[in-house]
Formats: sequence, structure tokens, C-alpha cells
Amino acid sequence: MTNHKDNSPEAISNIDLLSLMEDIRAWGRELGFQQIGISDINLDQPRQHLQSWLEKNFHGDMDYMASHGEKRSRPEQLLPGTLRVLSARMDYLPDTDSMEEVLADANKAYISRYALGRDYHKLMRKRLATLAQKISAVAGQHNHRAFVDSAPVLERALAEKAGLGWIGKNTMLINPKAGSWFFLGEIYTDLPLPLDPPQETMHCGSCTACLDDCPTGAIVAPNQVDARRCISYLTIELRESIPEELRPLMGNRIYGCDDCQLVCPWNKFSEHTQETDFQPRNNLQAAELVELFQWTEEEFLRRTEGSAIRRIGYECWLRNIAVALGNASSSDTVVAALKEKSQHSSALVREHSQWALAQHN
Ligand code: B12
Ligand code: SF4
Repeated sequence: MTNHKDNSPEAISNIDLLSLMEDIRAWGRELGFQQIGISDINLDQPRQHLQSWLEKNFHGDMDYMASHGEKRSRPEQLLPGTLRVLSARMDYLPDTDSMEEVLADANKAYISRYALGRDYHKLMRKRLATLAQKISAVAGQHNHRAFVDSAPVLERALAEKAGLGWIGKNTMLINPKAGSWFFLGEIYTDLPLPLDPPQETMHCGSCTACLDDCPTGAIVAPNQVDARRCISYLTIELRESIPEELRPLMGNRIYGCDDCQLVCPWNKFSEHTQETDFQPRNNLQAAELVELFQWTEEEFLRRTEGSAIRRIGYECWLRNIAVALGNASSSDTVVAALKEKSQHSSALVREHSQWALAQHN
């Protein structure tokens, strides 16, 4: 392949773009991505779905979903000149004890498998930036930007277009060979890279396992999640009081929820992650609720350093654990821990702890 730094149209037409794509896929694998695909930037159909999702207020308090005009579904508005989007996926499922066993033990805390190790945002963005540098070394200074859940980007729709999988009834991007336990990231670029065939068929068939098993009924119709009912939203995004009617349905899930992936038959094809950074820290894969509830703020900050969990802050951490303790089996230890937090300086923590205590009367 010819190395050059000139990105004029004549120079670009001299690059062997097909061979560059082969290199990109090989570099992607070296950087720990399981798959890379290329799409164009036409998101007309997903834009309509996004619009109707917003009109129904399914985004709840996530104002950032509504506040960027059409930038989310028009990549050229986010980065002028964008022609192609390179979508990448990275497996995150660590090889831990049985998730079902943790979910079934009411005194243990269930934390989403994606959040047990290091925060994926930084790790993936850094790798994507390295990939973009490698592309520049061959193709010249292309106009580009890397994203990982960090900007108004319609990640699953772009990944579906790039052939990485289909958007399932649970709205997860599902890959026919790897299930859905992976993150997505993108590079927007003005290089006219050759397109990959989109995933056109949805292979969910007549299966409705995710709709039937969602603990809070958040998958209100195939492909439509009402975030306001989703435990992931309630425990991670919502900063206020969790609606009382949903609390008993949350079980012991204190940070995110994986149920709609756990029951998905396509996840029998998923592989465990090889990233050491995604391995669980501080025994968070099966910790006791009471133990986590007793962490001081200083311990919370220290033990969640570098983890996505830290973003919710200590108050919401205690709020979530209080709800789970309300759903736990009654014992003197549980009641004593809740009584103590019923006097907490935060009104949010007090209210949730009092609610939880009332469940043990
Ligand atoms: C907002 C958000 C959430 C919200 C809302 C979820 C949702 N379903 O929209 C909440 C907080 C609930 C959430 C939860 C989770 N999230 Co989230 N989330 C996002 C975020 C920031 C935007 C998603 C979005 O655009 N939603 C808007 C709706 C309209 O889009 P959509 O659900 O993808 O809907 C598409 C289709 O369903 C379809 N569609 C919609 N309506 C209809 C109707 C019909 C009739 C049809 C045919 C199609 C259709 O079109 C839509 C547009 O393409 C993305 C990152 C990003 N920037 O994209 C991560 C992201 C989607 N989340 C991710 C993850 C991992 C999760 C959780 C698993 C985390 C956890 N364990 O707790 C859960 C899964 C819950 C679920 N079933 O979605 C990953 C998903 C990876 C994958 N393999 O799919 C992403 C891509 C982040 C990343 N970079 O890896 N998330
Ligand atoms: S993450 Fe949990 S609560 Fe949210 S849609 Fe999936 S199963 Fe339902």
C-alpha cells in the first residue's frame, strides 16, 4: 500500500481503499475489537423511530437524548464532511460466577456485567484514536472523530447498517455469532471507504423471551424500551426518587440490569472478554448488599475509582442499595443497616431507607 499524506480527491482515488479496509480490520483485531464494519450516514428510518420514542417521552429525564436537534441521526451535522462511519464492537462479558445465582440470592447485589471492571468509555476511545492514527498514516490526515457513547450518535442503528448485527426486540444490537454482550464505538470519517452490507434480517423470529422476562415491563413493544421503567435508567440515569410502584420489581439489581440479555437465546454464542480491564474489581460480581451499604463515601470513591459506577455518586449508590435491601430477606442485620441510613443527611437516602424498612414490618 502506498503511504502518503495528501488527502485531495486525486490522492484518495490513488489509495487502494479495499486494501485499506483489510488493514483496518486487522488493526482493529490487534486493538482488541472483535469486529469492524463501515456504513454510510443515511439514518432516515432510525431517525423516525428516535423521533417517535422521544415524542412518547420514553427518554424520561435523559434530556441529552432530545437536546441535540437532528445531530444524533445526521452524522454530517455532528462532524461536517463525514461520509462514512466505522463501527466497532468489543466484548465485555467477564467470566464470573453464575449471574442467575446472584440474581436469585436476595441478600446479594447484582451489578450489570458491563460495569464490574474499568470504565469502557476511556479504554475504547483510546483504542479507536490509535486506529484512526493508523488510518491517517496510510491515507493522510482524514477528518475524523472517535465516539463511545460520548456524543449524540445513534450507535446501534449505525452498527446495524455496518453489518455488525440486528437490533433485537430488546433493542440490543445482536450479532448472530456473538450475541449482544459487547460495547459499540465509532469513528466518523470523510474517507470514502467501501461499505459493508447491512444486517437486513432480524433473527428474533417469534421469540418474546425479553419482553416476557423484563422485571419491570420496560420493553413495551418489540424494539421499544420505555426507559422510564427500565432498571438501567432507574439505577444509573435517574437522579431523583425511584417510583415506588417499580421498587419491588427491581429485586437486587443495584446498578443496571442484564435480564433482557440473559434470557436472549442468541447469547449462547457469546464469548467471554479477554480484556483484563473488564474483569471484576473489589468482588463486585457477587457482593453482599449490607456490606456495600456500609461503605463510607470515601470507600465508595476509592473502590469505584476508574469504574463507570462512580458516575452515579454516593447518594444514588445508597438509594439503589436501600431499594434492594427493601426486597431482601428480613434479618436483624438488614433492619439495623436500614435503620441507621434512615437518619442519613440526604433526604433521598432517608426516604428510600424508610421505604425499605417498611417492607420488613
Ligand atoms: C439512552 C441509552 C440507554 C437508555 C435507553 C435504552 C434504549 N433502549 O434506548 C437506558 C438507560 C435505559 C439504557 C440501558 C441499557 N444500555 Co444503553 N444506551 C443508551 C444510548 C446513550 C442511546 C440509545 C438510543 O439512542 N436510544 C433511543 C432509541 C430510540 O434507540 P434504540 O433503543 O436503539 O432504538 C432503535 C430500534 O429499537 C429501532 N426502533 C425503535 N422503535 C422502533 C419501532 C419499530 C416498530 C421498529 C421496527 C424499530 C424501532 O430504531 C431505533 C433507532 O435505531 C446508547 C449509546 C448511543 N449513543 O447510542 C447506549 C447503548 C445503547 N446502551 C448499551 C448498553 C450496554 C445498555 C444496557 C445493557 C446497560 C445495562 N446492563 O444496564 C441497558 C440495556 C437496556 C435496553 N434493553 O436497551 C450499549 C448497547 C450495546 C449493544 N450491544 O446493543 C450502547 C450502544 C452503549 C455502547 N456504546 O456500547 N441505555
Ligand atoms: S435492562 Fe432490564 S429493565 Fe431494562 S429493558 Fe432490559 S430487562 Fe427490562
